[in-house]
Amino acid sequence: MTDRKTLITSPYTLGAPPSRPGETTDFGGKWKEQPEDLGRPDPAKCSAQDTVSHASGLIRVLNDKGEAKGEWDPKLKSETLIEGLEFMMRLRIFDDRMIKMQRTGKLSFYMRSFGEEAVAIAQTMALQEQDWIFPSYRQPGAQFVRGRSMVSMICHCIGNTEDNVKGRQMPVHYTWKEGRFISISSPVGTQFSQAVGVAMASAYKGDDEVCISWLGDGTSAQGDYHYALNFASTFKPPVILNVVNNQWAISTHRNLATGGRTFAERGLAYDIPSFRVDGNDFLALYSVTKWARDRAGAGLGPTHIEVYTYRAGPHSSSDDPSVYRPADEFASWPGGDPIERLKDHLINKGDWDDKKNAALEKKIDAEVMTAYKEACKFGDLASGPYPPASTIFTEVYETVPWHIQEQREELGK
Ligand SMILES: Cc1ncc(C[n+]2csc(CCOP(=O)(O)OP(=O)(O)O)c2C)c(N)n1
Ligand SMILES: [Mg+2]
Repeated sequence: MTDRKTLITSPYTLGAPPSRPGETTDFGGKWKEQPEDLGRPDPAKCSAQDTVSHASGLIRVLNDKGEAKGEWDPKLKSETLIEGLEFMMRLRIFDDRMIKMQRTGKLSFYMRSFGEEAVAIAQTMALQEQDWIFPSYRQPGAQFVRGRSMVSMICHCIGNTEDNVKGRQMPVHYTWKEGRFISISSPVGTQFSQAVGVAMASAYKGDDEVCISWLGDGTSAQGDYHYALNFASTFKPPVILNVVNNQWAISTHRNLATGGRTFAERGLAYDIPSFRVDGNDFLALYSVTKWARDRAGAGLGPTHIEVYTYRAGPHSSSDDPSVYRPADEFASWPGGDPIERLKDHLINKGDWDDKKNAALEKKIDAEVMTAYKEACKFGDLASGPYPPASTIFTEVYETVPWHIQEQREELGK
């Protein structure tokens, strides 16, 4: 029998990461799960009970040879796959440029999607354009799929005069109304219940609009996650709820956010079909999300997905992972690199080659540089210009509350 004091302190032992700096992480080699292991249930008839093995296993489409196999193969055309590859490459190159800007004082802060590029991109590509996106800071890639210009994204990150939210948000906390991309919130997890609420409203109005949201492994330990699942379970709205298990919540290992079962299995207790999917496998992610979209669009309710991946970079530009995890963990992640995997698959099919890949990389690099220079014409962090201080007081409240009005008068703006 464990004494009470040990019980209280034991989460720190139970939640310990597999290894620390200077050690080598053994993820157990290649995935044991193969694409043929888990069937694709009929979305029109599937119950939560039918997904028990999907919630504890791992859905994959791409095998270790880069071939697409099994019932979950979405059989996408090569043009669509190349488009997905281009979006992911653009996101990675864009992120690298933004980090350079941050390091040279042109941005105050940045967060990359490094290693997780497939998540927002494959999943958004599986949606319809009228669907609503409730992202965390790790899904800016959805905006590329929806067609937001890089200039507009960079202006937001700088907080210059062309920032569409006029410097009111932290960098990377994008808002983009035209793309139905809901404002990213700094307090983590709020987006989950908002997505469920909007999905309930869509169902009530009879609109064919599905909501999708993502939160991290660490964030799933918050009440917001459970509030959202409870309402999704009760009202069965058209919503896709993803837990992106990227192994880390800043310096806290994902082991501290679970009681030992997978994140996906938690959805079963809420009677929601739940899947665990290889988050570095573009095809598997696309396919599971399309399944959930079809089901939600047919009025059959929510789907819960654990996206199993690895945060390859630091949490943010303010983080130094070398103090809490081995430096080379990403290199031994069995899921590999999502961009390399899709590229290898396309080469395997005979629809792509290294030369085309290098040319595309060069093209995107030039586009990002041009966008960066264009955005800086509207001001950079080091030298401005910035939006005027008066914008602190506008476009938030329809009727300005008396205390805000008082502050404005005090500032003389
Ligand atoms: C309510 C709240 N608590 C704490 C924080 C500080 N914080 C920001 S991100 C983060 C870690 C989140 O990790 P995870 O949910 O796994 O997402 P990831 O960064 O891995 O994508 C924390 C603790 C916050 N922003 N909001
Ligand atoms: Mg995480």
